[in-house]
Amino acid sequence: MTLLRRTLIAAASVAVLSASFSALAQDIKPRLIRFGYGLNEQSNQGRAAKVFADEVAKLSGGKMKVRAIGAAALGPDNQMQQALIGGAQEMMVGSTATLVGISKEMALWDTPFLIGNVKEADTLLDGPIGDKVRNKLQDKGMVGLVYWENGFRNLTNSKRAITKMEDMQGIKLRVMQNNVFLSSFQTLGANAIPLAFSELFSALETNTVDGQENPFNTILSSKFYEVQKYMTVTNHVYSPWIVTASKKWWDQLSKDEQKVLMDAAKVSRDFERKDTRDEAAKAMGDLKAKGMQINELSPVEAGRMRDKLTKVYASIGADIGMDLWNETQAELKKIRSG
Ligand code: TK8
Repeated sequence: MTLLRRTLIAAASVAVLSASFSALAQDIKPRLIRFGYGLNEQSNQGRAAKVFADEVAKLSGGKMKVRAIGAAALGPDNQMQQALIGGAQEMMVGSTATLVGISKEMALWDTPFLIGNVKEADTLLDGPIGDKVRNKLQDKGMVGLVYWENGFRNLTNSKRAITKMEDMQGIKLRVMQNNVFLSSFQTLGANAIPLAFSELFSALETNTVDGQENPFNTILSSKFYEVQKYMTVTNHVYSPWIVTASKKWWDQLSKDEQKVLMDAAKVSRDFERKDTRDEAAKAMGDLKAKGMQINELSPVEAGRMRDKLTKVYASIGADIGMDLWNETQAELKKIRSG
């Protein structure tokens, strides 16, 4: 055995030992953590939930066990949020949009065309603005740990190709249970209908609604292509997901346990964003191969929609507070010039 190899093996065993020693030395108790989410196991959300579970096990020396439960088996976002607040469920990941009724500042992320690319998304969400919005949840009984990427949302429907705003007239469009989405799509002329994600596939299948809007990844993993013929690449809003914990439960954890969860959440976030972007990059081809007819919204039409949404912007500013609104615009300006 060469000296180099011996040194490497020695270093590796020291690393393993110190990892398990440090897990032992920490104040970590056996914990079972139910982590609920809405999409299925084969989605970007499901894959990242698994990474989170594995990382928590690793960092806690196997003492903290995350049971990731997908497909809204613990209920749709709203129901899980209430379970977290009441302390009946430990953790979840879901749309920030479904949290607006609980914490009004979350509506910032619903602003159409606010975020233009992933660099803006990551810098804004992981920076002071993202922290401020996330930390508001603490007063409402939840702890926000990190943002994952749901992604840029696009429009699908079973009626016709949408090439201009007027094509949306009369389309029964499912939106998230959120007032900004509801009024945005009403303003654009659609017949917007709020519905939980867990009811969406069957609503599309039975033609209760004609269309919906979600990122490429979800259209693929939830098999919406089976019931939707047309897709329009609108990128009308960047949606985050947020990983949250019950504050009631979180406050009973030791500092070491909280650190395990926070560190694991960051690992899952970094994995999730990369995985989501890799999948989204080839999703258009995949969806075409599944038979979807896809068109891209022209910049002129996107501009017309933006103009039409001016009053929605004003109401978001009023709801979340003009300070937060202005700070966000200033931060975006900084990101764009840097
Ligand atoms: C999944 C939802 C989903 C969201 C929606 O639970 O409802 O359309 O985009 O990701 O949070």
